[in-house]
Amino acid sequence: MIGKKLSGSAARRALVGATSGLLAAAAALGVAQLVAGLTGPLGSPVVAVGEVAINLTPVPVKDFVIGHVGSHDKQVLVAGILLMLAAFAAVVGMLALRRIGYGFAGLAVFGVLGAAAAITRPNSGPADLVPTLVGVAVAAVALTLLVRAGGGRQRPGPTSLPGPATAVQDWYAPAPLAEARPGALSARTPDRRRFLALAAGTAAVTAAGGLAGQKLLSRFNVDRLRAAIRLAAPAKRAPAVTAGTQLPIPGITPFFTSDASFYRVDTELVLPQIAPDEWTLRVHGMVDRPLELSFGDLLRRPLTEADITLACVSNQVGGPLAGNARWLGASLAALLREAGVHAGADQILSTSNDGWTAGTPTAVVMSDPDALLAVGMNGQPLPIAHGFPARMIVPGLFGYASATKWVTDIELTSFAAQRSYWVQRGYSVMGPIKTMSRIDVPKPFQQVHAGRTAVAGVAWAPHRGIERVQVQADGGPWHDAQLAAADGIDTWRQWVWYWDAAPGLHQLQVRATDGTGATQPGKRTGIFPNGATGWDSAAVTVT
Ligand SMILES: Nc1nc2c(c(=O)[nH]1)N[C@H]1C(S)=C(S)[C@@H](COP(=O)(O)O)O[C@H]1N2
Ligand SMILES: [Mo]
Repeated sequence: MIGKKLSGSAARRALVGATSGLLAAAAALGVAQLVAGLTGPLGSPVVAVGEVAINLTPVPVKDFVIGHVGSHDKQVLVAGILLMLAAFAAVVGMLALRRIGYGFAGLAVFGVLGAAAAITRPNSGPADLVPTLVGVAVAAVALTLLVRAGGGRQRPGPTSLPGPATAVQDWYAPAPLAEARPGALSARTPDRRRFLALAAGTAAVTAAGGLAGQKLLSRFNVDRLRAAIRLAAPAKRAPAVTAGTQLPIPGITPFFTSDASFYRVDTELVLPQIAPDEWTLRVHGMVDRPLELSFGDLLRRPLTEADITLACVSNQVGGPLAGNARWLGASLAALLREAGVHAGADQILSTSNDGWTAGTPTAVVMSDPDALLAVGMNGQPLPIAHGFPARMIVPGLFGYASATKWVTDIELTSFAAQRSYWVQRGYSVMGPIKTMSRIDVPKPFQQVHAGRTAVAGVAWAPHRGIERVQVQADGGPWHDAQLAAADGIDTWRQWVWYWDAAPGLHQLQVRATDGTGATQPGKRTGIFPNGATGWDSAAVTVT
């Protein structure tokens, strides 16, 4: 073993180089995480690069990712970034073994990208540069040491190395021997023990830094501040929900979605942690009296409770990106009337603390007392993932066009003057939620027994209401489903149809008709640019 030379083969050199590069990059990330634990979560280079990548991702790629991996999109993205970083680091390490300057150049590229990502986001500050800079500095030291121990630059080649005896000696007293050899003056001789010791040390620093950083980062969490909040009783209660809104069908989507199962869609890699004391909302732009509200001011306003179904424009036919909750919040219309909206301000441009924007038609908000600046969800303060301390909720509109979480700024403007986040990426200016129906039971490809079988699910057309749901088997006639009681027009409705199932493979389809009498079109279209259309279907094997 000991007699084998690290530099004995190109493969071995490649391995040493790649290992050095990977370890140096890992050290950079571990140390950056530690420093981010002190300066704040936004400085972590993986987060920074990830969030920039999210904002630069072309719409078709994003649609594909959300459509195929759903709420795991963030894990997929981070994994992708780490893989790319690893490949880059391995190459940089191999180059560094030839000439350390190449390695430094590679690290500089990494550093500039990380720093640029960290600094260009709307809610980051100069302190967010520090983790990347310190990380890159540590990586430079680690890379230098590892590469030196690993054999420095190209040795003259095996032919100039006499015999096994010298090779053994290389490991113990390398430098003088190597330098004594003509033609090898600037070459370094690999020192296996030293390399392994350094590698282990670097790995240890990485792990320790990463773990300590993780611990420190939890300081920024506002969970406890959220738990301390007491919401006042609503001035306007939601009407009591009748028992008939919930059908007794196992497997059907519950009428109310729990916080834990409510879908989550946003461009954040780390959840914004906003202390209620530090939160303010500015209302400005085309208004007579610009306002600034503290969280206390918001909680003191008369609060409205309303049941509203929210859906995402990225939801595929039959997809899971919709949820129904009991929201609590201040009336947006009342707030805007206090500010005095100018004629011509047809857009409410709302911005989150990290610069994401939604554009909502002013007319929709002004005509609906249940359009809310929400502080509560299902009887509790908003979950952090759903916008704590405050978000917008407007009945009938897709999230991208209304539901700004972590909202800190509301500007009255016009659609002609400004474009919101997804509109800039080609989505429609107006985002009414399309009528949709979904088969929850039987599950796709589920085996059912012949005879009377419940086919059931939910249908939604927020702010228009669901008037009718129909089911069809194998392209046959449409049958009216039985509808659960309606809880107003802003929420989804459960439905069930009892099917006399005969043995064989069957195809079920569902369609809904909204309160205006319009029936869901059967034509399947994708989610871009204003939401998918088409009938959900389920293939069922009856035995
Ligand atoms: N700050 C912020 N708010 C946001 C988003 C976002 O990316 N950032 N996404 C919107 C979209 S596209 C949807 S569908 C809803 C989803 O809300 P939820 O995560 O509470 O279900 O939030 C909206 N609000
Ligand atoms: Mo969305």
